[in-house]
Amino acid sequence: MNRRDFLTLSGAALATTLAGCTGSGSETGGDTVGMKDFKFNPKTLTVDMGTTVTFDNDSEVGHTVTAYEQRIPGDAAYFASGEFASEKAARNDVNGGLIEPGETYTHTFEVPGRYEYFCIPHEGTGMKGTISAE
Ligand SMILES: [Cu+2]
Repeated sequence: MNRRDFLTLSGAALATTLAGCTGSGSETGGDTVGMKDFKFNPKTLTVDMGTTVTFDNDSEVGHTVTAYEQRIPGDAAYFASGEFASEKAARNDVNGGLIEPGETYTHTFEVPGRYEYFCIPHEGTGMKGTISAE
């Protein structure tokens, strides 16, 4: 490998590192919630209003991110993986809301307040989380 090739390669590696940083970094205002061991991690999270949260299924099974319709700010839009318009619709089509292992779902929290959400298949075992936007 000559010196020029080496420099080119280094540049590419550096770009990749920076891109990875931007994707998961808090510097951009983004935040990530994992789903390992049938839990949302972290279970509670406080973000700035307008933050896009990435829910990352870093586990081996499918999960949903489904808001409790009565436990989000009154003027906030309903949200659920699968883009359902209501909690009832989400519950009626569990497979339609599944985030497969390795996949992500994102939601932007535009309205300040407290948002409680859960995973439909694992609600009974306590797979629930809370996000506060302020
Ligand atoms: Cu789950």
